[in-house]
Order: sequence, then C-alpha cells, then structure tokens
Amino acid sequence: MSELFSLTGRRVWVAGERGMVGRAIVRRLASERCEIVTAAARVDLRDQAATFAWMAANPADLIFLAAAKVGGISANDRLPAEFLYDNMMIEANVIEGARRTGAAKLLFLGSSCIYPKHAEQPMREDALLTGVLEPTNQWYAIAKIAGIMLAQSYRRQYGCDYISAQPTNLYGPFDNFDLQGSHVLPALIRKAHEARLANAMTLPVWGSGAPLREFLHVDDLADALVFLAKHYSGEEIVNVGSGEEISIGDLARMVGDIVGFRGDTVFDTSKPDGTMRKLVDTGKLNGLGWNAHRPLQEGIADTYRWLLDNSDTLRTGPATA
Ligand code: GFB
Repeated sequence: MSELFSLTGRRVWVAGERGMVGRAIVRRLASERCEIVTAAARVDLRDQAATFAWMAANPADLIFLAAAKVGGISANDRLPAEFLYDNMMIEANVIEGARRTGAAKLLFLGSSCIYPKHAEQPMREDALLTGVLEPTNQWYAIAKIAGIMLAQSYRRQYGCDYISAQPTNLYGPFDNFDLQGSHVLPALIRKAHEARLANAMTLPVWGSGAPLREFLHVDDLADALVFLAKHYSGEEIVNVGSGEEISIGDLARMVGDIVGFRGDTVFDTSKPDGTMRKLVDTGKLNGLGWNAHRPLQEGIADTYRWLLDNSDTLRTGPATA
C-alpha cells in the first residue's frame, strides 16, 4: 500500500512517552527507520513556556500526542478540574508548539468517551457533538473534544496535517494498577491476583456488572496509530477499536480464570456503572486497511504475565477498593 507520509529518516516525538500508550508507540516505532526524539528530562507539558522551549530545541517531523491526564471512572469523578485543565493545557501547548516548530504531521489521541451517552451503537465518527455526554467522564470528554477541534482548526486555518484518532478502552503493559485511579481491566487483574494470593473467596466488582465495554490491547492501538500516520490525512476523526464487546461481569470472570482465582465475583452496586455501552464503529479504519488482531483473552494473559514480571508496579498506590 502506498504511503501518504513516509517515516523513513523522519524525527518522531511521542509526547507522553512514559505512559502506557506512549511506550507502546515507541515500541512499535522501533521497527520503522525513523529517529525517535526523547525528552531526557521530564517536561511539564502543561507549562507553555517549558513546552515551547523544549519543542524548539527538539523539533520533530511527526508528533504523536499521547500525553494526557487519564484514569478510570472514579478518578474522573474525583478530579474533574485536573482532567479538564491538564488535558486542555497539554493539547493547546503541544499543538501550537507543533505549528511553531514546523512539524509536518501530528496525530492527536482522543477517546471513545467523546461520543454522546445515548449515541447509536456502534458509534460512528459522525455521532460527535450530536447529544449530551456521559456525566462520569464529561470533563475528560470535553477536553478531548477541544483537542480534536484544535487539530481540525489548525488544518483549516494553517494547513497543518493534524489528524485525530479515537481509541476505545485500552489495556496492556505499563497500565495504571492503582485501584483508586485505574480503569477496570488493570483493577480486576490486580484484585483477582491479590484475592488468589490471599485465598479469598470473593472478587469485588464495581457496579452491576451489566455495562458493556470494548477493549483494545495497547500494542494493537500503537500499530493502528503508525498505520494512520502513514496512510491517513483528513479533518475527520477515525475510531480505533477491536469490535469485541464484553459485559463487566463476564470480564471479571474471564480475568479470574486467567489469573487462577477460584472464588465468586460480587457486585458493589453503590459504585457507578457509567455508560451502559460504548462500542466504536471501526468501519472507516477497516476500510483504510487496518484491523485489530489480538484477542482479549490472549491480551489479558500477556498483561498478567507482564504484571508478574513487574510486580513493583503493585507497590504504587493503595490496594483498597
Ligand atoms: O474502566 P472504567 O473505570 O471506565 O470502568 P469507563 C468501566 C466499568 O467497569 C464501569 C466497572 O462500569 C465500572 O463501574 N468496574 C468494575 C470497575 N470494577 C471496577 C474497578 O475495580 N475499577 C474500575 N475503574 N471500574 C472511562 C473513562 O470510562 O473510559 C475514561 O472514565 C476514559 O475517562 C475511558 O474515557 C476510555 O469505561 O466507564
């Protein structure tokens, strides 16, 4: 397939290179003939002066904007100001910095939570801004919508080749396993692992277990993003998903089986369910020529193996919830 944008010999910066998504993109780029620009010292991307200065000293041809304040349903609820402010600042600084330093291309990472709470399923890209948002993550969603529109506005006003991808719920190595801040999959892996070690008979699961979620392994996401950088240029956003949906209750049982937990799942209905369903329509991305390839069960087993090899990860954050 011919490429619209070749990575060969290009300088590539992955903003957010220490996060789960950023690390996966860096791993994926290792098989491309590009030069990866890395920040030797941490740059606070919320700080405009520091970000502009760093980007001027380290100009890149292609930028993956994967830096973000992220978290699960509880973190979104407790930290609305940080989810809105931090994400808007990061996006504004990196996107304007990209224009100032002449980046040829930028790929902005949104999220499937940008779509309305009652969007028709699977959610197509044109559902954006057609209805009210899910209240549990509206602050994050508004910030991500602002980032999408910023990229679109720079394309319109300045002719910048900035594109946006909307990933579904992600998981994989280097996820956040802190039970207060994490998403559901790392939380369930941790809880099942600790329940097995403690010979506990119950695995606590938040909410009713009925909500449906779609999960994508972060290495599949990284592959899709590199594919989009090479093969896509346009104002329209592009969904990235696996097409596989599972209820939270079934997910908890699947995780329990993989981890070797023999007890029962119990549902804590004092905790929120969030949106009942959010499956993205991947017709556009599939039509361009990309498909997800890692089945959920295999991806969870890999992530659990990674966690066992990196058990230091479990020392961060309180193990209660
Ligand atoms: O992954 P999660 O936190 O976020 O929760 P969202 C998904 C579902 O899993 C909810 C349930 O119904 C939770 O109640 N759940 C069950 C748990 N047990 C647990 C647990 O131990 N921890 C967690 N965290 N959930 C996120 C947004 O929404 O989606 C983000 O909050 C982002 O901002 C992401 O947009 C894609 O899937 O509801």
